[in-house]
Amino acid sequence: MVAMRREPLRDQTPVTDQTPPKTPDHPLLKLPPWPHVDFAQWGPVDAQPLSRIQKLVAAAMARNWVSIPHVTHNDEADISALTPARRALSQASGVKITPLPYLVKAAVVALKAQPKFNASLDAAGNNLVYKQYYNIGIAVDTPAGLLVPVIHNADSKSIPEIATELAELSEMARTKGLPMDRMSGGCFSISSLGSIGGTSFTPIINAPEVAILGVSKSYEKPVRVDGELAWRDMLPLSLSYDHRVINGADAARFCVDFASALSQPEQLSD
Ligand code: CAO
Repeated sequence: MVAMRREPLRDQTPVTDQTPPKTPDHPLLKLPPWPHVDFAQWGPVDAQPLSRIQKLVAAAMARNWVSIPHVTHNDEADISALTPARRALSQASGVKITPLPYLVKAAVVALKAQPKFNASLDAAGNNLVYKQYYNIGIAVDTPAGLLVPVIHNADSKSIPEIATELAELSEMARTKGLPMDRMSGGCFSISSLGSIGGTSFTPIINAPEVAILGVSKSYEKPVRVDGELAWRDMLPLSLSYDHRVINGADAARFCVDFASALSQPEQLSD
């Protein structure tokens, strides 16, 4: 997953260039050339040009995937208390609230507890830059391609404020695109496929961030609580991290902190 940080995004002019995609230019990669295949030899085909956004996203994805040593840590969060809490807050605030704003706030809690996740390597790879602000990017699926608007200073915003901002940003992203300032400055990203399905996936880190949390669809599972089996609502988490910066134990701790914050949703709405 990527945010496009330097290129204009409103231009969705179809790209007509037929040049095959280049393999990433990196001295360690000795990749064979991209296969040239005439697909029409086996049956009818319909070639659709990629939009400029799709091409930019593809290039950044390929760069991030080959240049960052990714590891994905899988875990689950018990969110049984979240549904009643968010329904009550929706009713009280008059704002539709999905689980996502709570995930943003829980991410802030975990980032504060595990500051390495809120850091970036500088371009030369000599310094780890710890950020003291909490800007959370959210992957939004749009007809033109994947965009990552950023909720700036999520730590100082309430759940209904985040829900409102997210609704505005995702609507803007889907209808007219987003200005660069709404996609810049992210510290950590969340990619939620929870409204669609899945049990886990490997999200691609949005450089220069060092981690991204993928969230799949919550499901009910029997869990032993105080010696008794109880049905609990579980949220699958897939945390991809840059193994140059973050170790497996850090990732396990991050998920524990994140899940712990989500299990007490009232504290996130304060
Ligand atoms: N488990 C179960 N249900 C979930 C859920 C989860 N983890 N997350 C959301 N839902 C439910 C919501 O509660 C809502 O149901 P109700 O209306 O009954 O409350 C429903 O799914 C629809 O949610 P939504 O998609 O409208 O809103 P959201 O806040 O969850 O997500 C957005 C907003 C913009 C992130 C989403 O629309 C989107 O674009 N998702 C795709 C992101 C993506 O493509 N990621 C992959 C990137 S890598 O290729």
